[in-house]
Amino acid sequence: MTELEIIFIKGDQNGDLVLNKAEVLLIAITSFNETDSDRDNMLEKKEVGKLASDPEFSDNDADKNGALSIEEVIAEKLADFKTADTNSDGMLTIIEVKKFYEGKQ
Ligand SMILES: [Ca+2]
Ligand SMILES: [Ca+2]
Ligand SMILES: [Ca+2]
Ligand SMILES: [Ca+2]
Repeated sequence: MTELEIIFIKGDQNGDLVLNKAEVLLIAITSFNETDSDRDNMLEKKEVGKLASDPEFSDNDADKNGALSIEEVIAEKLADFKTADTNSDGMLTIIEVKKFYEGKQ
């Protein structure tokens, strides 16, 4: 199983084999809390490891203060959700998620 499939299956709280918006946001919030090691509700560059040098980090940092707030992460995830949901049914299948990540690389 790929890392993506593991995230998908764990994130699929109701086991219907698709991710709805609430499930995607829960994944985002859980990973935010895990990454925020000093618990100040901001992801600083030192907390995100190699992602700090990713252009996406500065893209997501809407107010350009060098750290990601939960609001910034949620805004990003909702935008990602919309892009990934190619048939616009409000649900992400594993195929849509895979295509989205492959397209990003
Ligand atoms: Ca589900
Ligand atoms: Ca922090
Ligand atoms: Ca910010
Ligand atoms: Ca869909």
